[in-house]
Amino acid sequence: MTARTALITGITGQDGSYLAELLLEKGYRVHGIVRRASTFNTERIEHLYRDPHDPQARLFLHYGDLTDGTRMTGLLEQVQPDEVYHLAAQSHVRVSFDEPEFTGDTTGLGTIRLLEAIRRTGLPCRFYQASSSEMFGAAPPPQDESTPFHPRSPYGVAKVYAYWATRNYREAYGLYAVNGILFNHESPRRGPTFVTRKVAVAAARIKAGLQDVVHLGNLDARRDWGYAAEYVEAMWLMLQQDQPDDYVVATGTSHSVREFVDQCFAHVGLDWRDHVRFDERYLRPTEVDDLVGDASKAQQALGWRATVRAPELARLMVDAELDALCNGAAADRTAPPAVPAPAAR
Ligand code: NDP
Ligand code: GDR
Repeated sequence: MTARTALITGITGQDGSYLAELLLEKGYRVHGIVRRASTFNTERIEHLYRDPHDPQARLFLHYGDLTDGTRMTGLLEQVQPDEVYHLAAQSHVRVSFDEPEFTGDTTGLGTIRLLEAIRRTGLPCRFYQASSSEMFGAAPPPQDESTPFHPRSPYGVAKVYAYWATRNYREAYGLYAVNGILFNHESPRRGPTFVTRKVAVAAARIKAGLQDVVHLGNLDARRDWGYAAEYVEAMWLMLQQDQPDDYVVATGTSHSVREFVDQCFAHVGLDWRDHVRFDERYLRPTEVDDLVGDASKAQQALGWRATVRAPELARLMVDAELDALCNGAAADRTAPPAVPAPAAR
């Protein structure tokens, strides 16, 4: 059987890197879309990369941007994917209040550009949309697939648009298109301005004597935090079913930001109260107070279940930062060579 081909938008992000690893392990040929930046932004996937002249190479990178629908169409025609995993987005909730229009353009309209490109090219590919628990926003927990959306940020609003675009293309055109409604998932590859990674980095650096305090915002918010490496498996499973459907992916447990901070600092023998300072710039105009996902449907239909919960995640993330400080490199990655820009490949 010929290897299946996947196209991943957002391959340079946290989830994109874990998903690329998973699909390569499964024998896929993986194509990723990378946006052009003035510096390399491929750090999370460098360990997966081989020179494309190597006959064994199965990871291929292409420049592209969600704001460029023509490019999306061209890439689909070129790559002819069996599965499209749409992970790219302006994914930071706080930033979406500062850049609401840009967030709507990339996170919202970017999705319909890609769906429309699939429709126009007529490719029989399957489509995964990275939907978010932020769509539930103010809806009280537990949240499942039938919980009404009440987004609390421009990011959440854009994700609701993308969610309905995905459902609409499924209903209108018979596209195999699914929404994975994923609750927060973290890892040592998490972007450094999300709270879990920010706190894990700070706890390790404070322990090492490299800094003294970290500034945070709202410590009362509660999140259902899982482990990203496990969540990408659920994405893949959603595209292997007979019928397209939407699924919540979560651990079913929640902790406050304060509890997560305590777990990180306690792991290195410190009291967080001595090192955490409040800064209002990290507050949001409207907050999402309490998220707890009910992933029963994913467990029953996909056989997927989270095993790593917040306390273990906190230890795992702090340990990775301590390793990185000792080794002088990101602990989660093999020592990578510099990666040339996609156009040079
Ligand atoms: P990241 O922020 O780590 O990665 C986002 C990716 O999108 C990066 O590869 C980024 O490229 C790319 N990107 C951003 N803007 C554009 C653009 N205009 N054109 C092309 N690519 C772009 O996010 P995660 O990996 O954490 O999340 C993946 C997806 O899942 C996102 O859509 C997110 O909103 C969603 N999600 C995430 C959850 C989580 O807890 N992590 C939970 C629920 C949903 P670059 O590297 O150049 O910045
Ligand atoms: P979230 O993640 O907004 O849930 O979105 P984030 O880690 O940014 O915030 C979680 C909670 O922590 C509070 N908080 C802080 N947050 C940040 N970033 N920095 C701080 O200093 C800080 N102090 C307190 C926040 O107010 C919030 O309540 C993530 C993203 O990955 C989205 O793309 C994804 O859709 C959702 O998770 C599910």
